Amino acid sequence: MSLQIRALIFDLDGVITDTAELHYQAWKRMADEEGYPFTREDNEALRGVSRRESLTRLLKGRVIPEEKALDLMERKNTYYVELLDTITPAYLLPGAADFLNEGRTAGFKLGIGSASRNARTVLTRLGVIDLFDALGDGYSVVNSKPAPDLFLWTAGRLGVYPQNAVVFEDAEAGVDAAKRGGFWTIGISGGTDAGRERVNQATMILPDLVDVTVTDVLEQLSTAAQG
Ligand code: B16
Ligand code: MG
Repeated sequence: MSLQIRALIFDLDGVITDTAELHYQAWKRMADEEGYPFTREDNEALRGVSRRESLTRLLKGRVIPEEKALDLMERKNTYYVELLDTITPAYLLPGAADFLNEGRTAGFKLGIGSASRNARTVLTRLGVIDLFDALGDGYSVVNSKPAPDLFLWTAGRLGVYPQNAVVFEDAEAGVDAAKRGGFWTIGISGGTDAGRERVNQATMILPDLVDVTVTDVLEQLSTAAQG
């Protein structure tokens, strides 16, 4: 079976760059101010989920008034946006720039499907915003991952059907979202056991985008899809 792939859709954090540490520092600053315990391990559970869901997980069952929740999310985002000033093209994950450029040169449509409302700023600071034909971000849809809406929105903007697109994701919620939408999925594990566990429902898994060509990856995907 030969797959008819016309578009490549990328999650941002964990696939193209690694903003998880910056998200951690921003949540941690807010959590310390409020006296909420929050560790790097806790932060792993926030990977790929929306800002609202992140707060819910950070609160670990604590119930707070809606007004306070809005304040906490706004404060965290202010701290996070301050940290985004430190991002440069050096923050691109290894292999990502070559992979994107190769995909574009080969004629694939490129899209972003990120839960982040800061995706445009991050991509601009990374210097790769112009490579993408569609940017689905935290403003694009109401229902966030694991709902399929964001990837479907991006595919719509690219003018492709899900069965003609591959989603690259590092998070469980993202792989679920893409699968529910009917996309082919490539899990990016970061080369760790925990990473492989997170994306083990993907059609195939890669540690990262280092030294892999788009052609090779799509051939491997085709083989995995038959298995
Ligand atoms: P923001 P992705 C996600 O990005 C992050 O992984 C997640 O930790 C964050 O909570 C979410 O974006 C929302 O980000 O607060 O900037 O709107 O992996 O979907 O690219
Ligand atoms: Mg991610």
